[in-house]
Amino acid sequence: MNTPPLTWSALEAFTDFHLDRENGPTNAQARLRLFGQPESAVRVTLYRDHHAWCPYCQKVWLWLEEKEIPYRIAKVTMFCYGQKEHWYKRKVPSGMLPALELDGRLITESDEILVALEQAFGSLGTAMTDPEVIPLRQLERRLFRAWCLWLCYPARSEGEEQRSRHQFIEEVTRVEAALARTPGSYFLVDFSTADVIFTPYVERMHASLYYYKGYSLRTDNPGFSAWFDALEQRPTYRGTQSDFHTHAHDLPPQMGGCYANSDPQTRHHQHQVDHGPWFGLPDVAYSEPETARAEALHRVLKHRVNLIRVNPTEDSLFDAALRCALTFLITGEPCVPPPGSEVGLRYMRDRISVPRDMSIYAAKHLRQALEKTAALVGDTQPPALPVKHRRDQDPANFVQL
Ligand SMILES: N[C@@H](CCC(=O)N[C@@H](CS)C(=O)NCC(=O)O)C(=O)O
Repeated sequence: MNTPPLTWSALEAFTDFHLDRENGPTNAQARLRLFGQPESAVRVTLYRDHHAWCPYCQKVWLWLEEKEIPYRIAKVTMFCYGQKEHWYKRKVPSGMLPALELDGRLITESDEILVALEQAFGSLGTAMTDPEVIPLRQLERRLFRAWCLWLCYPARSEGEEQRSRHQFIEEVTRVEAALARTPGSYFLVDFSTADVIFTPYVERMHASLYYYKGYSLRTDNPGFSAWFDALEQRPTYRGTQSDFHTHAHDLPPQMGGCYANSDPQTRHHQHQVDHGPWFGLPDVAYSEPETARAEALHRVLKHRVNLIRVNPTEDSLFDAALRCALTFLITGEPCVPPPGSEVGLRYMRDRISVPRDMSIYAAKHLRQALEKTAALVGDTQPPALPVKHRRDQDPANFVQL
């Protein structure tokens, strides 16, 4: 049975999704976070990327959210997505992120930012310079280097690929031992700055090694598995959490390349991340919130004019195709889009950015609705995503972001 596409106003009636950006749960869209306090309490401005993707920014973001420090957010474009804002270059000539203003004092370097925040507001559990935390910070950097060596350099032989894999797994074993030293799932007895330090890159390692190396950090290691599960119980982490698809395609331009091995498992993982089904990927394990579909619909409705404008498919054709995908998303009824619109639907499928655009489960529903609707009219895929830059994601196209 073929359902006709709902009109935009009929679609509006299907979502009452609302997010209190300022006082509600952690979210990537907020420009101001108050945690129930008056705006006059704000002493901090965090400069971070539009994409809510920069790992060093995630570290500071998570810390501020955990401590519920009121702060403003100023968003800046990363080089690989577009033009760096002039006002930011005047403030931070290198253009690097994150930066933070505390009582008007500018601080760069994420670790120095965390130390300054601790001095002003107290530490998050154990302090950055505590003798328990310092070796964990060093361990995180060792794991990071072993990951870069495996992922970001092309192996000249199978032997070299295996050595890099082995070196990474040796570091993983050290981290597993560190996690096993305390009774709970976190690095120290309670959630602390040590967990915040590990979060951004471990999340990116998990996604990238799954996609490029057929290796699952979360499912293959009990300590990491319990740590991820515990992290996902925290609304702060959920608000900053990305998905495999976003990381797999945002990392190459940032890291100067990511190199896949020839393992059949890798090909299988790549296919699932790129073409679905997205449910069942180990990028999330907590259960889906009831609001996921309504959130996806709400976010598309908010940006629909720009989404149609930037899509390579002719506007009126894509308008109808997108309404078909949203009709399916919200009613579960297949809705056949206009012939020739499948490339446009898949173009959008490939550009949903988590958590920038929506939360992880909302994105899975939307990717699935776009793909299933596209498949009703054809198999044609859009050109592969660029790997040297991501100017197709220039935030200037989405001024409302
Ligand atoms: N050591 C710095 C590293 C910061 C860094 O490498 N930031 C990257 C993004 S993750 C950046 O701003 N790159 C410039 C750009 O992409 O625009 C810190 O810890 O803050």
